Amino acid sequence: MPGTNKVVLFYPPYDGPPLGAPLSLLCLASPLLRAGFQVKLVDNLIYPDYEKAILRETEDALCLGISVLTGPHIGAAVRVSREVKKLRPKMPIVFGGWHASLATEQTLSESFVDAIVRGQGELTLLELAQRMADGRDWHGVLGLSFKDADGSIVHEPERPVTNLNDLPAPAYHLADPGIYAAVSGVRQLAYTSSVGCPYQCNYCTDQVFYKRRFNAYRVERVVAELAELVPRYDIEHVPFFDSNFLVDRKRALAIAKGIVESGVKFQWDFQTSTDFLALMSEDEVRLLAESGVQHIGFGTESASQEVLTLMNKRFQHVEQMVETARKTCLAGIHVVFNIILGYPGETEAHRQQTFCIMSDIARQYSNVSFSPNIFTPYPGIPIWPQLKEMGVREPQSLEEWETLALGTNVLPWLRGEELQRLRRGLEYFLLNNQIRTITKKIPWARRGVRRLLGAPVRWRIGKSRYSFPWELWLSRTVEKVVTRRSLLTGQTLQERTHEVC
Ligand code: B12
Ligand code: SF4
Repeated sequence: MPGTNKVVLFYPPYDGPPLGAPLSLLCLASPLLRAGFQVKLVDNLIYPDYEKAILRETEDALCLGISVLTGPHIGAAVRVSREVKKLRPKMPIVFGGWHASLATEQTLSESFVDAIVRGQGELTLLELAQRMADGRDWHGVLGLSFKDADGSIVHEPERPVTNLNDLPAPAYHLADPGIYAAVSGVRQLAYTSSVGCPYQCNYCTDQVFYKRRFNAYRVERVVAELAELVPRYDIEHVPFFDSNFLVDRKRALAIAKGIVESGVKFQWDFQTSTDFLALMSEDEVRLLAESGVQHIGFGTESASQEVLTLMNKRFQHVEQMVETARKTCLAGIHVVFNIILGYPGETEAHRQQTFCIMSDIARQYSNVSFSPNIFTPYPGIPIWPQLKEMGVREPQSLEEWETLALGTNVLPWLRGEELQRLRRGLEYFLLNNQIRTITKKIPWARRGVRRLLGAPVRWRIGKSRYSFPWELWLSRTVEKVVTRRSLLTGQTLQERTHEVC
C-alpha cells in the first residue's frame, strides 16, 4: 500500500517445544526500525489466531514477510499467503529463511509468493522495503529473487555474507520474554553469537547458506549484550543458536570468562562438534560449566568411521566422542549426541557399531544421552545428486516439502525387513539406555535389573540378534503395570521420552 511504512513479519507454527521469540524476525526488525519503518511481529506462539491477526495487520501494510523452514512451517505459510493474496492481491508477500533460500525457484513458482530473500535477510529486506516505500522497481537488490511485471522469475546476484558485527542487535524489545515464559514455562532468550561453520557435512546446508565462513560477534559485544539483556528481562536460560559455537575456542572461552566476571547468572547451552571440545583442557571445559553451560548438543551422527567419511565428517573420530564425554562429565555438563540412522551407504554392521560404541560411552559417562533420527533429505543438501541416483524422489512443491519432515521415511533402501531391523536395533539401543537411567535412580534394583535385562540387551546389540524380543515385551508390560499402579495411588509418573534416551 503506497504511503505506508509498516512491515508485517509472520513466524508460522512448527512441530516442537516453544523456544521463545523467533530470532530471525527480531534480527530482521532491527534495521527496519532504525530506518524508520514500523514493524509488526505475528508469532504463532503469541497469536494462536494468527491468520486473523495477519489479515487485520496487513490492512495498512507495505508488505508481509514470512519465515519458512522445511516442514510444518510451510502449511501455515501457504494458507495465510493464499488468504492474504485473495484479500489484498497488490500487497507483496516475501518469503525468507532456510526453506525459501534453498528451494527458491520452486517456492517462487507459487502464485502467492512475490519475492524471496535468499540467505541472511537483514540488509536485503531493508533495501526491498525501501524500494517498495519509494515505489521503485526491485532490480539490482542483491540476494533477492522475485517475479517481474511479466511474471518471469528474476534472480539477482548473491549478497555477500554481512559481518555480524556490522548489524544492529536484534530488536529484543519487540518480544516480551514474560509472555513467552507463560507459553514455554521458562524465561528464555534465544541468542546467536555467530553464524556459519567451516565444515562441509554432506547432509547439512550451512555451507550453502553461510559459505563456510565463521562469522562471529566480538567477545566484548556478546558479554555486554548478555550482561544487559539477562537482568533486564529476568532471563533464566539462553539457548545459543550458533551453527558450531566452538569453532574459535579462544573466543568461546573468553565469552565464558566474560560471563563469569560480569557476575550475571544464567544457564546457557550451545551446539558444536566433538573435535573442538576434545581439544579443550579439563579446566577450560570447567570454565564453560562455571559460566552457566549445563548442556551441549553434538552432531556426532555415527560411531562408524566409514559412515562419518560418507557424510564428509572426516574431522570427527570416536576417540573425540569419548574425550568429549569424559571432559563434560568431569565438569558436570549434560550432553546429547545426535545420531543419524539410515544414511546412504550405512549398513547394518555400521549401525551395530554405532549402537555398541555409543552404549559403551554412555555406560562409562552418565552425562551422555542420545537423540537418534532417521536421515531426512532436506532441500539443498550437497548429497542430493547421489540420493536421486539411489531412487529418492525430490519433493516437487511446497506442499510436498511440508510433509517431508514429519518423520516419513522416504529412503528406498530402508524398506521391509531392513527398516524392521533398524527399528528393532534402535528400540534395543534405547532400552539399554533406559535401563542405565533406571538403575542409576533405583540403586537397590541395580544388580537384578542389569542381570535380568541389561546383559541380554547388550548381547543382542553386540550380535545384532533381534528375534523374539522378550525384553521389549517385558519393558512394555512393566510400563503398563507401573502406569496402572500410579493411577491407583495417584502418584505422578515421569514422562517417557521417545526422542532422547
Ligand atoms: C532455532 C532453530 C530452530 C527452531 C526455531 C524456533 C525459534 N523460535 O527460533 C525450531 C524448533 C522451529 C526449528 C525447527 C526445525 N529445524 Co531448525 N534450526 C534452528 C537453528 C539452530 C537456529 C535458527 C536461528 O534462529 N538462527 C538465527 C537467525 C537470526 O537466523 P535465521 O533463522 O536463519 O534467519 C535469517 C535468515 O534465514 C533470513 N530469514 C529468516 N526468516 C526470514 C523471513 C523473511 C521474510 C526474510 C526476508 C528473511 C528471513 O534472515 C534472518 C536474519 O539473517 C538453525 C541452525 C542455524 N545455525 O541457523 C536450525 C535450522 C534452521 N533448522 C533446520 C531443521 C532441519 C529444522 C527441522 C526441519 C528439524 C526437524 N527435524 O524437525 C525443524 C523444522 C520445523 C518443524 N519441524 O516444524 C535446518 C534447516 C532446514 C531447512 N531446510 O529448513 C537448520 C539450518 C539446521 C541445519 N544446519 O541443518 N529450528
Ligand atoms: S559440523 Fe554441523 S554445522 Fe558444520 S557442516 Fe557439519 S553438520 Fe553442518
